[in-house]
Amino acid sequence: MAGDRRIRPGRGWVRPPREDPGDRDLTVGPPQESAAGLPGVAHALGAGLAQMGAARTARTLLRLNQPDGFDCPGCAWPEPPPQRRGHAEFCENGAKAVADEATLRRVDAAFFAAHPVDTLAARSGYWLGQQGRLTAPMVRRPGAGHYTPIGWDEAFALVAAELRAVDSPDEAVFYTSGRTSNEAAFLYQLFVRAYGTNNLPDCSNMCHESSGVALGEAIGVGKGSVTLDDIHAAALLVVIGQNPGTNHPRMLSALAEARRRGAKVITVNPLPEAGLRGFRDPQKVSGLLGRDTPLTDLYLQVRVAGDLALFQAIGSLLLEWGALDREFVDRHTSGFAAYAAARARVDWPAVLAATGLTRAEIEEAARLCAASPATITCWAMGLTQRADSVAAIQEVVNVQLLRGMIGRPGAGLCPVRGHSNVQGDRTMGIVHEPPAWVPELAARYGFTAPRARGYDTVDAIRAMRDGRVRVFVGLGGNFAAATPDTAVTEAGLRGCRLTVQISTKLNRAHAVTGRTALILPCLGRTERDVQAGGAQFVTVEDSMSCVHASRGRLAPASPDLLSEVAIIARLAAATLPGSAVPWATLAADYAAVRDVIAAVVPGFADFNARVADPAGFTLPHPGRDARAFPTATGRARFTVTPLATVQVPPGRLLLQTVRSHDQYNTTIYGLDDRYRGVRGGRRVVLVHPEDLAALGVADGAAVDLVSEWRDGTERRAPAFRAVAYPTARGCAAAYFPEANVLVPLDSVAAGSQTPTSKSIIIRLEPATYPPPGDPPAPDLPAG
Ligand SMILES: Nc1nc2c(c(=O)[nH]1)N[C@H]1C(S)=C(S)[C@@H](COP(=O)(O)OP(=O)(O)OC[C@H]3O[C@@H](n4cnc5c(=O)[nH]c(N)nc54)[C@H](O)[C@@H]3O)O[C@H]1N2
Ligand SMILES: Nc1nc2c(c(=O)[nH]1)N[C@H]1C(S)=C(S)[C@@H](COP(=O)(O)OP(=O)(O)OC[C@H]3O[C@@H](n4cnc5c(=O)[nH]c(N)nc54)[C@H](O)[C@@H]3O)O[C@H]1N2
Ligand SMILES: [Mo]
Repeated sequence: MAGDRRIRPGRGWVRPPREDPGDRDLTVGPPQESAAGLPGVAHALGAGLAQMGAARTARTLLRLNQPDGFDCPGCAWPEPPPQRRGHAEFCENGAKAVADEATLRRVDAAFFAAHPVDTLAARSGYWLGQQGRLTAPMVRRPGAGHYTPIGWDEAFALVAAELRAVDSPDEAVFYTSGRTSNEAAFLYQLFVRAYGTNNLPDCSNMCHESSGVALGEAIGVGKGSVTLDDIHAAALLVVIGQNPGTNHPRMLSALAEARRRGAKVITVNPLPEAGLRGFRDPQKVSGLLGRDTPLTDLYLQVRVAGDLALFQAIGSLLLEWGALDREFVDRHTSGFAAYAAARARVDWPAVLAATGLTRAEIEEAARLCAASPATITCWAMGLTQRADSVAAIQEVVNVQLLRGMIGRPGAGLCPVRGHSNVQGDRTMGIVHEPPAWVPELAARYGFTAPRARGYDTVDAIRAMRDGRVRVFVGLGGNFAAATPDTAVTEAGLRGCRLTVQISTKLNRAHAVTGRTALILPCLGRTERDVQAGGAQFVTVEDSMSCVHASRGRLAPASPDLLSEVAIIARLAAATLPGSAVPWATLAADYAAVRDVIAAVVPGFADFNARVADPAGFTLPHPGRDARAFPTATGRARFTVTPLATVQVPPGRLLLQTVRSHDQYNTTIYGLDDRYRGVRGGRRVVLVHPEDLAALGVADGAAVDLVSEWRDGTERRAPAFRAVAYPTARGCAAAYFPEANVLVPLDSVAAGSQTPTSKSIIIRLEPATYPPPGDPPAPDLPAG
């Protein structure tokens, strides 16, 4: 093992939760060969039954993704048109997401009286999430050890007073997580801009920001260019840096269908993900009981961060073979000559070192691309969360441009979004750089929109660290746990005068608070939302730019909950008493919000009329619809990037952080990662057996993960278990968010400032937990 340096608790150190280093029940078996089938259905029902009971499980799951029901809060993968929708248009993990929200367990005032905030901070995310739904507004007053009840009016007055006490509106930060509806998101950004700042960081900054930036520059629109029909017409699907078996399970049905009709699938992934190797469709009887459909024709087990080199090499081979769509290149692109010159030959030694693949594998991938009349490239976090992400995505775009694979049926670019409405929130103006329509919106209501770029997530944490943030408001999400550099972020939150969380469930962001803290509990997707104007629905936009309605049906978890829209409107009215925005009218009937959206946001004309169609409507995308590219040159742009790879010093590994099969981001449903064979614990680091041997670490050894950053600082995640696992050589994988403490705040993607959660240089050290001199953890009440 390398080195014996030790860092003291303090900077870069976050105590593991009480329950976690326990992981005594951890077992590891071989990764599975395929996903879903009967076990998937059984797990879906099991999750529902445990949290909701039988009747509620049946009632709830049958409404999921149905035309008159609610949009699954799981992922952003689109639903088929109503006539093609199955009775069970959901997946195991969608069912878990719903069960987590529709649970019958409750966190009430008695809970907070029994659990001091400090003891909540010592709990794991799993424990916090298991406690149930938040039921009433709560406040932690300065110096208080507990949250205590507060009325809604007093809560709004308290936030308004703090927001009005700032020297500048830029001392407030308004975070959003991607489950928020279009209506709530639109109203929120209107409030924040009327208040006077563009400080609107959102989860997208940590997610597909790199895709938005890369596509914006390359094709003029920061969104994907395919529809579900294209997926069903593709001849070749390339799935890069994505684990759909866990994170977008309904995508597997689409891939399996594609394979059955003869389409090819290439997977690019350092881990042998079960869902991408084989699949049994749980929505078909044959899939419940029968044989696996092999899902991938060519599985490229690339090294972490090897994608840029891989797609450069594929581009070079296509050029060499003359496998180009000359007409498309000539008519619709710019920068081809420079690209062709830069990619004139493959530097094979460099490419093979960066990718860890063989030349034959890369040539086979290029051959499949050359032979395909209709190719779609799909990607997710394996491509977006690295220093070179924007450039790597643009190399994928380059290959698609060479072959004319945009704006043609069955072809295109498909960033697969995460949160169910993360794309919609962006469309609605949740962006730190205001969209072009904001001044018009401001003029409608007689205020001047702030123009300066606001804080994204990383800048917001920097500002907190430097004492420049007084008030933090979180519209959903878990800012304390989802962000990088946990120790820095948590110190930043604690340094705020006021932190406010608008939430459905308890999480770490409620336990790590400013001097004063508020919990404002809200309705979830599954619940009935009745306002002065009657029963309401909200709208969302899926990963393929389709906007549709979502209508909750369950009785609210508590009579004291307000909708997100109502909370924002009342907060705005309290904060901006002179505002010309009719907050109460907008909140009384969300159709009124949609009318304002229709008036200012491009693509939303006749919003209310069009969203009445159960299939919803698809927003325009010039590249997809007409091969038109609203870039500076009016053409799609080839990009040239030099081949550079992350230099990993000897004795170190390149760590990526992933989701297990039993979590939704920071919400931990259970301690198993079934497809990867890991059970009963999450503090594991997966390393190739030969790398473990070379490092002198035994399979199963207790280790600390220590990340090394170029400024000489180190960060430590204590008390992990090393697990021999067939990942690519030189790489490692651990779970998000336990490993977030290792991601340095300044380690971000060039151009998008997305934290590099998928590429962190680490070394393994013998476990030091608990370190000498570590103050004892607070006693935890039973429960
Ligand atoms: N059940 C469930 N569903 C979810 C979520 C959840 O937590 N649980 N989260 C939602 C959200 S917000 C998002 S953004 C999506 C996330 O969906 P994914 O992006 O599928 O999620 P990750 O677990 O981060 O998986 C990243 C994948 O990229 C691979 N990878 C890592 N590094 C590299 C690399 O350098 N190159 C390549 N080619 N591959 C790499 C990993 O091995 C892994 O398979 O899922 C959404 N859906
Ligand atoms: N190391 C590492 N870090 C990562 C990632 C990674 O792969 N690795 N992934 C990044 C990605 S892709 C993302 S998207 C972010 C996720 O970051 P966030 O979106 O901030 O985190 P979540 O865990 O999705 O937030 C869950 C919380 O949202 C609240 N919530 C749930 N539903 C609702 C609702 O309907 N309304 C409201 N108001 N609140 C609700 C609940 O309180 C729940 O605890 O994390 C990022 N962080
Ligand atoms: Mo995400």
